[in-house]
Amino acid sequence: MKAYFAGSIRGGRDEAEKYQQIIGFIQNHASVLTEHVGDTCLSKDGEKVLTEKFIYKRDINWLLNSDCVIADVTVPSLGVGLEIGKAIELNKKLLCLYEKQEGRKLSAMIMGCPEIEVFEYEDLLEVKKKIDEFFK
Ligand code: 6IA
Repeated sequence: MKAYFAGSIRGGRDEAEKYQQIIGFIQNHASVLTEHVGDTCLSKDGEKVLTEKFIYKRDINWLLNSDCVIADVTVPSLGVGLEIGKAIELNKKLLCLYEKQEGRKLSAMIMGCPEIEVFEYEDLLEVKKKIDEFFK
């Protein structure tokens, strides 16, 4: 089983450590093609040696080859939005994770989309349980 994890890069790396933990939960069930998303050393300007065209092509190929897509949508990211749109187009099993925050709301284009399952969470234990369920 191959999973594609999506999380913000240029949208902001504030939650990179959390991504790393979520990737760990997914790895109990599947291999994660995008492990670098949880790399806390990868900054907004990360992977500078690779061209942006290369990154786009590589990521789309991984998305095509994945069995499922799990995205953390707490930090708004254009790249993650695009990946979610592609995942829907490709009919991938899809889960979006969103950490509830006072005074902030997730985009209606994610919340309101019938093809997206959004799981709102308050702590990572809930996320782990949800991921275990997702792979059952
Ligand atoms: O718009 P964002 O950068 O926040 O988009 C993040 C999403 O797009 C992630 O889920 C990744 O799968 C993908 N992505 C965007 N940029 C990269 C990247 N380096 N390396 C790998 N995946 C990426 C970008 C660094 C740049 C300085 C060349």
